[in-house]
Amino acid sequence: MNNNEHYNDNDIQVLEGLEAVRKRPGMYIGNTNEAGLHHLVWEIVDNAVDEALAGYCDDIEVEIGKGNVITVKDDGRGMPTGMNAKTGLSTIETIFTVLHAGGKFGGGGYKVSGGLHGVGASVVNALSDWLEVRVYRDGKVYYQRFENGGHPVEPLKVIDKCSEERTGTTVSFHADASMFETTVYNWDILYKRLQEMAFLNKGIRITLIDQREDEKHEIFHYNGGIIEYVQMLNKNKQPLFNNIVYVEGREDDIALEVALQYNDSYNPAIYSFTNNIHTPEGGTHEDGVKQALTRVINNYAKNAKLLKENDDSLTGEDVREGVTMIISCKHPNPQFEGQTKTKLGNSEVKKIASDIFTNGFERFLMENPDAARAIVDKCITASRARLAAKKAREITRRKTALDGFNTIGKLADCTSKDASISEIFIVEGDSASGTAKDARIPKTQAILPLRGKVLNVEKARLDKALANEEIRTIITAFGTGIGDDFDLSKLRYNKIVIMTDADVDGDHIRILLLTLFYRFFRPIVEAGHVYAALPPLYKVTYGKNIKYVQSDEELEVYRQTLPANAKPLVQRFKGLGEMDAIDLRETTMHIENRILKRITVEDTIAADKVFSDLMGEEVQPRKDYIEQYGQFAQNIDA
Ligand code: TSJ
Repeated sequence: MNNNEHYNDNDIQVLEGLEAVRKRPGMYIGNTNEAGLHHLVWEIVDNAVDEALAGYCDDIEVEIGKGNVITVKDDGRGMPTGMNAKTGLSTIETIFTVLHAGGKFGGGGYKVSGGLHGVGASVVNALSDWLEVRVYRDGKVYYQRFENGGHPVEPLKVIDKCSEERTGTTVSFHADASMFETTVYNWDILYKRLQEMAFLNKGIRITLIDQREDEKHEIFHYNGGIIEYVQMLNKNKQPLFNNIVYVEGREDDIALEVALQYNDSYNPAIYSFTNNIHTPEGGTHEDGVKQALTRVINNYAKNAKLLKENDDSLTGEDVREGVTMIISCKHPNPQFEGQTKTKLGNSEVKKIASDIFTNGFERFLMENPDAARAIVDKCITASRARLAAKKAREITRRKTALDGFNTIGKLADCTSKDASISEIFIVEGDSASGTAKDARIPKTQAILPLRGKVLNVEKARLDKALANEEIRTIITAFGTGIGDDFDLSKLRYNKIVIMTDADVDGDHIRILLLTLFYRFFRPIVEAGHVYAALPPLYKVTYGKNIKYVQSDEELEVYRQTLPANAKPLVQRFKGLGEMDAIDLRETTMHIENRILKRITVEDTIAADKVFSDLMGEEVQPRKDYIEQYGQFAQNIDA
């Protein structure tokens, strides 16, 4: 007998399996960048969450140790320590070395957790330079270590005693640096996902600890589950009513939970999950709940005579305005489809979700007449606004078709019809726009004067926005239409330049315009057509030399370049209106000298929150944001 006694034919197959993972890691964990690295943690944590969902564990700890070693600990029953007849190895070694071994052993009950790929512990082992498992069970501590992509150092063995009461599983591993672009874990990524897990599985306590530099520590523990999730999402919003709608039910092996609350905003925020996996593309669970929401509200409104017999029904869009909703479905055999495999496809789920939600939501409306009234009122207002907006859109569209562009409001259009060379300057104030008209190149540069403040579209619906003269002029000038009619290819200008004074009022007008563009013309922003002009602050005349500078610092630097006894003439522009046409052309409009800042939207979800926090009704988040980041534009500029 030799050292290889422990290996048999099965082992050779095992190692070939793990070798396959190392050859094409992307097939198993999506990719090998930061997201793939974190996937390793999800695969291990999912096992502990499964134990919690089976009802045997309520404490899970995830630690990022020094050197980016991950340790996941639970207080469950401890993994089974016996032998596996088929592989001839211990069950534990089987789980860590045989691909897809998870779920095929021991215990009844279905696993509802499991990542998108659900590949399990053996894949993590294959992609780690070392991994250790400790199982506390029957008063013993069992231990096994693997190295170099999943090779067992020794078979599973008992290394210590422990108290009979102490049970659980602890897994530590270090990702193999040769398999990943990075092996450094990101606190924010772990925080967000583990918090989400704790919201989606009420009662489980998940602790996240970072031992790398300054020690950090966070406990996620929500007895209210997704109710508390909705509360957090609506924290900076004004809710229409205080209580949160909560519905749960189960049919066959399919469980559904829904929590929702309306706020006074106009955008829906609906997030759905299946087996703890976010399904941003929606699917049958989301369809069922949405369909039921529309039906139940229409029925209630008709029965309560809030909606007359011959009134139009409320549409899905009407009833979702301002709703914050979490949908969580648990399914023993989910089928994911769609572009990114994040859409639930199981057709039986739609009716089950719709039935469960209908029952619970009808009951909520009956038991909470004030909340029901507030919801129906909001939906009816949304419906009226939608009809008004449709009419207003038709008018805007007709105007585009009939009047031609030269008569759009106060627009001084360019003569070229070639969008690729055309630019529109949106200019604050009548006096500055007069100057800009003199300074422009009429062939390619259009000037649109803005009088006074722009309507804050974060606080107004489409109908009110379309009733606003300035906004209608902008929509008509852009030529793209809006809402359902939006067509980027019809944009009449390659560059849209916001030109405001370099002061607080100017900043405010710029933010309001960006909010308008972001909410109503987002593809224009995303395609990089929107710019902010940077007019100079000073004009310095020294003899025959004229120098324009942007800031006090730049002014100081320029002074240093002049002779010691020089007395240059320094003129400070208090606003665009104080410049003459030559100043404005030379500094802000002429293609060769001007400085434009392109406005980009890096991350639309983050930007969405920034916009609604900054421009919504609540004052505190705006103050917090400004204290944290200073000027708004800095964060979204490229
Ligand atoms: F898989 C793993 F190694 F990655 C892992 C598994 C990692 C972690 C952190 C925890 C776990 C895990 C597995 N925690 N708890 C369990 N439970 C079982 O495997 C188990 C225990 C007992 C029985 C039984 O029927 O007696 C059945 C199972 C599945």
